[in-house]
Amino acid sequence: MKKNNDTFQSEESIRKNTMRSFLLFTAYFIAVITGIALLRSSQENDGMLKPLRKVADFNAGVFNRFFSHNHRAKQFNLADAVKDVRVNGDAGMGNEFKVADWKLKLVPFGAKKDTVFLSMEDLKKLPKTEIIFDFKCIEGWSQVTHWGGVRLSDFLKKYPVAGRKYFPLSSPDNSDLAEYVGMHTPDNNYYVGIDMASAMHPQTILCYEMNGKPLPYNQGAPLRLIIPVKYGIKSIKRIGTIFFSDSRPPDYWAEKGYDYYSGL
Ligand SMILES: Nc1nc2c(c(=O)[nH]1)N[C@H]1C(S)=C(S)[C@@H](COP(=O)(O)O)O[C@H]1N2
Ligand SMILES: [Mo]
Repeated sequence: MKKNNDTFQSEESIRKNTMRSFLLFTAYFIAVITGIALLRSSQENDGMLKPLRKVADFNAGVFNRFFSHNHRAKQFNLADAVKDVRVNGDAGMGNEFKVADWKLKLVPFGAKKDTVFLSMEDLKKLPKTEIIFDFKCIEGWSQVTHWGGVRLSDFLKKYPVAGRKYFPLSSPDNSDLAEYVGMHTPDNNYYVGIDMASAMHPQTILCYEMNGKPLPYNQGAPLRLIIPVKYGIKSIKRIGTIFFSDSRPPDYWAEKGYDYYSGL
């Protein structure tokens, strides 16, 4: 058969191609082995591999830098809100607790000022904000629900306890504020840490009403957090104490391996 250079490769070019494939394969093989060796040699003391730790830190940085108050959870109409609101999570919700004995304990940042104890009447003097949004649990369910209370940002304007020196909103970038807000139940058995940007978000409320009525006992009476820009784990029910810190406050679900920010 007559050799046709258009359809058949010469032996010479086949040899060249084989050599090229072999070299490429070898280079690829060496790259993979080197990569695995690098990963293995770079365990950090928190057990996370260095390159992965870098990614995690980078994500936290991106979250903090680009999280903006322009980012809002979608809001719904009254008619969309369910009447039969699911009850989920009972840590810190023991039934020895008496709503009538409750006071909110507010610990000013740096503990330079005295601890403040507030009643429900004190909270209700502040402007009321309502929100209807799709409450999302990390377990995979969600529900459109209707809540009412005081914006945490309004609350911290009235009670200037989150700032380093003076309150804050006088410093345009909020740089005077502590970096985190911590909250826990009266018995300390459930607790969350919230970055200040999310705490000051206009949809974040100290909530005392559900469907226009006082919060039911097992839904966090008398006061819970509603923070629509995060998964439900951060919406702590039955707030006993609020405090401020520049380091991450303890967080119930973060201790079990969930993302500290749990943003949406
Ligand atoms: N005190 C307390 N707050 C909590 C929890 C909890 O176990 N204890 N669970 C969280 C989780 S995982 C979810 S999804 C919501 C559920 O709120 P609900 O019971 O009003 O539906 O509460 C959050 N707040
Ligand atoms: Mo949840």
